[in-house]
Amino acid sequence: MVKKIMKPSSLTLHHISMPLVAPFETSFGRETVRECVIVALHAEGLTGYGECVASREPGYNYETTGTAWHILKEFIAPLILGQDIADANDFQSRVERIRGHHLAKAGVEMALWDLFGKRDGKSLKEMFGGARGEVEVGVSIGIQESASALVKTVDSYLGQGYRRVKIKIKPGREVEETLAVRKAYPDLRLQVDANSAYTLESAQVLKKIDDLNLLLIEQPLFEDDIWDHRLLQSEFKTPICLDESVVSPRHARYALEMKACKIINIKPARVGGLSQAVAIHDHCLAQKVPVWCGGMLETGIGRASNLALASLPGFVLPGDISASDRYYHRDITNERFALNDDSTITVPTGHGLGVTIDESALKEFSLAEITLKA
Ligand code: OSB
Ligand code: MG
Repeated sequence: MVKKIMKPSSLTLHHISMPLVAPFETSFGRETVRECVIVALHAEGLTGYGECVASREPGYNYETTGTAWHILKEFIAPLILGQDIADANDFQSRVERIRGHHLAKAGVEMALWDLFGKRDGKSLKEMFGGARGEVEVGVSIGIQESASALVKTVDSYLGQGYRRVKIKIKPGREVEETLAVRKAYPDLRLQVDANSAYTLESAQVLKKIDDLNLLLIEQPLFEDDIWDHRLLQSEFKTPICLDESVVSPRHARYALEMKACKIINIKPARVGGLSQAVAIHDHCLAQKVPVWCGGMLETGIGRASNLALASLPGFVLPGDISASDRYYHRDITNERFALNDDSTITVPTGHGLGVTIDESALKEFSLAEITLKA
């Protein structure tokens, strides 16, 4: 049997900044442009692409485009360039000695999957054993001017065909907002996301939305905390869903064993890569715990990857994977993702991620570029 390996010869990093269609405001800040780092990995005449979703500021977690650039260039690249990489697990064991920096690692793992798929003539969905060709999706709406402005924004997304809505909340901007949306749409599949903005004490106000039949309350407490979420979950009817706190398959197990949440938002980047995301999915499926695919305002590259992941059978709740036009007038992939009539998006079927790069768009958005060689 021929041992299948990949020996990356060079890696190009593109630090890019893309204007968002509309500002996106969360409890940790407001973004009008989105920065990220695109990874292009070259091997055997092929190029695999990955997206490192770290943003400009350390608001979501501690990583930034700056820390990712540093870790990618100084530590991850030397561990893989000129090396024989067997698969994603092999990659994970090579980068294990780099503590943390999951967003940086995940960007490279994605590029490896794209390379393996292109070499073997398989889509990511096929490689993962995806169960469906279309994935149910929703829309994540940032904090708006007022509760009535929020209802208008929700209305416009419903008009576009989205059938599940998530609204961002923060202390003082939750009860009136959530009540207003629920009143306007009594049957809407609705959920809220606090991005770690509450303490156990200030989270008591969320009891006022505990009777609104929400799908879930996402990450109310500290990002490095699981225990206090357990205390909070025991006081709430609404399922708590963890995002920031679950940074690895181990943490997913801790959270479920502690009963800190009933649902997990899986973001491959947060957990260090697609292989880790699949491992969390498998664990949750075995435990009958619902999961869904989170988003980080990805470009077409990360969006293709999220769609492939969300095609796995345990992703039973709609993902934060909206159509390309919800985020960007111009994307860096030639392919744009559109919403189907039933609030789904079609999973790409091309080899690897199944997307191609619009080089002129990549150039237009470029802040810095570097190529590293073996
Ligand atoms: O917490 O889910 C989050 C965007 C950036 C950082 C964190 C989050 C988000 C979103 C957007 O909610 C989801 C999307 O990509 O549509
Ligand atoms: Mg979240």
